[in-house]
Amino acid sequence: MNLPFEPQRQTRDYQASDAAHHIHAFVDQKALNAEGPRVMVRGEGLYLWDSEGKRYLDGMSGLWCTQLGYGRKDLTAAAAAQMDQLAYYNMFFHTTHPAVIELSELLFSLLPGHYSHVIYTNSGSEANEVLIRTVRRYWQVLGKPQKKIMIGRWNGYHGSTLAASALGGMKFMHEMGGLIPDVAHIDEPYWYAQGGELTPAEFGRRCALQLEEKILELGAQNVAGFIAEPFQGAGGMIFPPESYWPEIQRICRQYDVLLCADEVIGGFGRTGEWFAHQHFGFEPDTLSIAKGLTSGYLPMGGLVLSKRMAEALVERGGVFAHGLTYSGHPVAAAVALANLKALRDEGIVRQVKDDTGPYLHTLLHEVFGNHPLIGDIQGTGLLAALQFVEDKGTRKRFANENDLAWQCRTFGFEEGVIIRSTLGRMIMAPALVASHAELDELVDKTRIAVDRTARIAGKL
Ligand code: PXG
Repeated sequence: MNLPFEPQRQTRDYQASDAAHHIHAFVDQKALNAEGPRVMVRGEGLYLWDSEGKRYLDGMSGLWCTQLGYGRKDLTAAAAAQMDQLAYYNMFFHTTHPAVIELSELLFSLLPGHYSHVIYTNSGSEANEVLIRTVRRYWQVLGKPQKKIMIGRWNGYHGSTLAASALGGMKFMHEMGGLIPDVAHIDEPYWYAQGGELTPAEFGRRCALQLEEKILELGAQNVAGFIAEPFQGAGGMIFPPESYWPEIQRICRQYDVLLCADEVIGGFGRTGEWFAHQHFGFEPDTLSIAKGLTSGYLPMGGLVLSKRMAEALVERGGVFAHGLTYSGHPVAAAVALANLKALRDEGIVRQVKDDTGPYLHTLLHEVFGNHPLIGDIQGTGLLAALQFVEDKGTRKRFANENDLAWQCRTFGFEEGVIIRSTLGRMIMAPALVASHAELDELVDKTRIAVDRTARIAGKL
């Protein structure tokens, strides 16, 4: 077994103890306990090993976060050095520290020039919690305290805390533990499933116009902001038609509604641009960030603000009544700094745009372009979704598409590749350092999993 350490205990022993103590994310815990979770013990580059010594190509960058892959010694060295020097201090009570300052200098050198300030958090969910309070505070400072309502989208995902899940549009999450007041939703721009007879361009505009209708229904004087992922991640890696974002931006500007981009998945090079809104060509007022900020090596997120918003809050806002113990944590900041330096200095984002991204998509179109189970291939950069379809002509989807996609994911694990299933779509988002050979392996093993799924769906 090629492990740096032999697992101390048998897999079933880990599993029994895991079952005794944990409630896992988004599963039926009783069913998981019966099956036993996979125990991951090591990561190196794009590869993971479980406690049985089985190796997997991680096609999902952990949870869309390990931009640099696993085992980067520069990141662990940065963490160790910062721990030795100053393991913890905070940004309360008139203090700061070099690690967070240097991180922000680099972050804003990578961002478009109209952003200037950031409020750090520990996660993407917290970034979106902070977003709601910050946006409302901004309108208070501008003398419009009635502008409080946030508009999100059905099937959007903004995190699992109370307000973040309310901003999101996952109804089964709302049902579990409540909504908050002053949040509304519009439809998602998922043309393949919902576009009917409309062209993608018509459908994109139609979806965007729902925002205008909702703002008018609620009263523009009451609407604070619109939040959306530039492309939906957890909701199925859904790319909106090209007509969508320009129209959304026009509407937000016309009605003085802040445009809030959730870049938690799209940020830090995933699309081949530093941030996904740059790929789609719009200019948000705020950016929620996390995940790729540290390549997932330590928890860190943040809310980036435009100069216009920051100027109002700083110059006219007085006391900003918010703070987290670990905001700008020095060790997380040092790791984020090392991560962003590597992404910049090794030319990784450019490589995704010019080389590995096009390579992956060419390969996917060669392999799946005429596949009987795949109706659509979406994505850009190191990001792709394969849409299962029963009838390509009518875009009719399988009634049991979720089960099929889950099955495909299970086949992937058996073949040694980790891909994500959601709503009849298979998603891949490998680390941004993926080589051609690793992308070949990713697509090849995915093809085997998809072929096996096509057989059980009666398509092969
Ligand atoms: N916004 C977006 C767009 C996200 O994708 C969050 C906020 C919340 O971030 P935290 O750090 O609080 O988890 C996310 C998280 C999946 C999956 O399977 C996606 C996420 C998390 C877990 C699983 O696609 N996204």
